Amino acid sequence: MRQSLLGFLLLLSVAQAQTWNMATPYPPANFHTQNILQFAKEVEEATGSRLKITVHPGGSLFPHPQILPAVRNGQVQMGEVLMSLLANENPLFNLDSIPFVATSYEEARRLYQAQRPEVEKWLAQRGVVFLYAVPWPPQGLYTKRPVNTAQDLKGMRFRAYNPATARLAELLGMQPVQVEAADIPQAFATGIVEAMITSPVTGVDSQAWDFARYFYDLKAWIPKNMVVIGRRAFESLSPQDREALLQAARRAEERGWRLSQEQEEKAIQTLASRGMQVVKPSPALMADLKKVGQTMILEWQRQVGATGVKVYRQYLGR
Ligand code: PCA
Repeated sequence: MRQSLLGFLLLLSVAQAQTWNMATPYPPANFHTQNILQFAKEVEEATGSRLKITVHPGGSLFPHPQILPAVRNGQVQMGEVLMSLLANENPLFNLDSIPFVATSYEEARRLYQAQRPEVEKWLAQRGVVFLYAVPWPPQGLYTKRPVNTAQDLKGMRFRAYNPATARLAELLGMQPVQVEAADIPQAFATGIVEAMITSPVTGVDSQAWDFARYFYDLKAWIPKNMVVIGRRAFESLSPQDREALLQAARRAEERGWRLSQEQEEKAIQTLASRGMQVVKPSPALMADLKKVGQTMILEWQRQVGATGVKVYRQYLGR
């Protein structure tokens, strides 16, 4: 009798335990992914294994552009997405990927604080709960040949990863080609692209030394990944488990910002030790790129509407 009661209780707790899937776009060793794995572990511990999250990195469950739609319609419970990938749906998401708006971690944090309430609201209206965001290290230019002014970039095939990088390429007279992070090595190897702007971390992930010779440390912008959860999944949790998840998310956000800063320097050293020329961009190149940044922020202000302009003003402290 006692034995069967115990068995029954065990069954009950097993039945209540949930295993969720989480779709992410970047490779397993990347610090964003590692941070998410730690987050999943902490959620499992804090909920006494009532909630397990299986992380599927590298776009293995859904390709990057499909991740948010899949969370939205409940095909997957959680996901990670590059915020500025959503710029076509809402230009507000573009702000962290416009050159020279926020170039230090301190500025990136302030920009995030200004963006966050509107991002949360927009996602909530679409059945998605925003959990946290973590920045990539500042973005630099990878090329095969030396680049001294923007003129040297003209006509190149340029790897884009969101609408902002595609627009940047156009304004610089390059041809943008959308390529996911996982496909960078092949895109360079086959000549589909010959230059890109991304973080030193993504350069290391894609072994940029195999296809590029120069890394110009532009520190041009600091884009963020965001971690989201479907509302239906979130609401299926007990209040206690929801709180455990939110607390783990807060810790993951803090840890992620710290990891990002630590990784920047390390990754730049790896690029150099693998034989790449790590170069400070020339004043002429910087001036050219800043001009493009100005154009882009003007274009953006025209697109984004009153709410977006308010967010930008708040960031600028005006
Ligand atoms: N890595 C991602 C986005 C920004 C970054 O640093 C990528 O290149 O796709």
